[in-house]
Amino acid sequence: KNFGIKEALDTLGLKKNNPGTSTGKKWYKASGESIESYSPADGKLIGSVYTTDEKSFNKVVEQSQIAFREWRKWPAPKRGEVVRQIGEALREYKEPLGKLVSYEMGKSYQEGLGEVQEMIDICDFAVGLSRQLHGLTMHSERPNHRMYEQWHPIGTVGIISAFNFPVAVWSWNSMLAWVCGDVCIWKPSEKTPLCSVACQLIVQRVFEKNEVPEGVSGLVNGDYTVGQWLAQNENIPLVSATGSTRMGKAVASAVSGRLGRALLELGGNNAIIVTENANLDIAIRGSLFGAVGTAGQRCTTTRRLIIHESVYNEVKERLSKAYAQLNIGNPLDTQNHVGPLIDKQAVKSYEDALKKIKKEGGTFVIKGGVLSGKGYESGCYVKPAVAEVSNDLDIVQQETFAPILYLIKYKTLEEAIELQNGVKQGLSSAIITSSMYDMERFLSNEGSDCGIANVNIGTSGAEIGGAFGGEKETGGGRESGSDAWKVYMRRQTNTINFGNSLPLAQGIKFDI
Ligand code: UN1
Repeated sequence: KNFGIKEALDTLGLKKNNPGTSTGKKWYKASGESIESYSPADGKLIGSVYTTDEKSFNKVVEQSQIAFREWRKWPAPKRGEVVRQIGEALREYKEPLGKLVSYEMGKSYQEGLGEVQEMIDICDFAVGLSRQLHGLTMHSERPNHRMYEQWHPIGTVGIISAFNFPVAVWSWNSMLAWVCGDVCIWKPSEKTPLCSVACQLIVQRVFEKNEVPEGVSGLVNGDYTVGQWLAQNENIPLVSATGSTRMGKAVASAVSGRLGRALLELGGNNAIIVTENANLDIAIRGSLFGAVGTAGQRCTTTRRLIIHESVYNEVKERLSKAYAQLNIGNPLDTQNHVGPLIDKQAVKSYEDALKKIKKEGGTFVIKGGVLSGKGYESGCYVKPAVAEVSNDLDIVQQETFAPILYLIKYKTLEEAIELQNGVKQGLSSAIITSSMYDMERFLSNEGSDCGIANVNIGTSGAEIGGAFGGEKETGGGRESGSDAWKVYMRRQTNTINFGNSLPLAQGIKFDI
């Protein structure tokens, strides 16, 4: 089936004007104000979503608390069965949802499908996990005693997600939280509200069929004020936030101020090191997809290439040739590699960055620029740019959410690692090398300081099976695979005495 955009919207159950506040059963128009969602692909209005006001926000939180009392009692594998069915539903809706992601966010249709695939993958992962929420057992120092730990659900989880992965990031959080026995309230980016309504509708159908309590999946829409309500609400023990470092700092201080838990997945300034003996085919392909995929709007986007001086010129030339072959245009046209930026504001920060590169002394290898003319009417299309810079330039130190790649030359691996680590962010990193020594040093405790360190692949496109996240200004949180589920639960240590006396730990005597 080849869905047109209209058909995709209809299949997903989206209307022209959609309520944006939901308990998973009831939908509210709330304030009556709405966000209009325009496609960056063609500038057309896709539809609108009513925002959440404080009263309806509180209703969603209240309903989540009621739902939690029930949901936490469901056996975890039964909750897993519900998530399994969500995975099935997502398989069914993969094409229309992938198309909507592509059209509302601007990433290529291939990447839109890939994003829905990430959702399906995390559902499968969560189903297995629902039978593996393991705790440890310990030997007690006291006779006839036993110790073990249990993982219990924590309560309502607030999820703040960004425009660049408008559906997958929510699913990494919610699918894990649900099998863990938590309930969720999602505040999506105000730049991609329709994607959130589409997901909520898919989940709602599955929940109704399984008689899941109303409130297990809440949805609220609006700008940062709604995010603030989430961060400040004492009934929300965990807030998982993905987005800019600025947003993350605001969320972190609000959540920690009330001693809640924050899971932060913030900005990246990711580099690939290309060593003297690197397979350059891999280096070029990896850097290209890493730098221009999703038009440079992934938190894992490759922003810096740190290249050994002996292969520097060759990499630069081959990269220039590869850049010349890129097709930039409507993301729904599968011939195109690069779609638009999310909006004109993003175009403005891209242009500002180009100006700063020049002013601060960078040299362009490939000049960027905003595209105009036929097919580019939305004003959101830009040319991927490449510049030679010094790592300490102010602009290089920042995460510009656009396809701008910096080239930096190095002599020794120590220097390369220092450059790679020489930024405030710590999300993803990679080395392209054939040297076992270089690889191991890059992965060692003296190597990359990032949450993700890859060898002979790029910085983006992580699989869901690993823990995803990073250090320093990236926020320290881990989502998705491995044991990332633990942050969605509370750990309880239990000591059980099955004897008839009461010996005290540490050998303390307390007799009367
Ligand atoms: C993000 O950009 O916020 O590793 C997430 C990747 C994707 C996820 C990116 N799996 O590039």
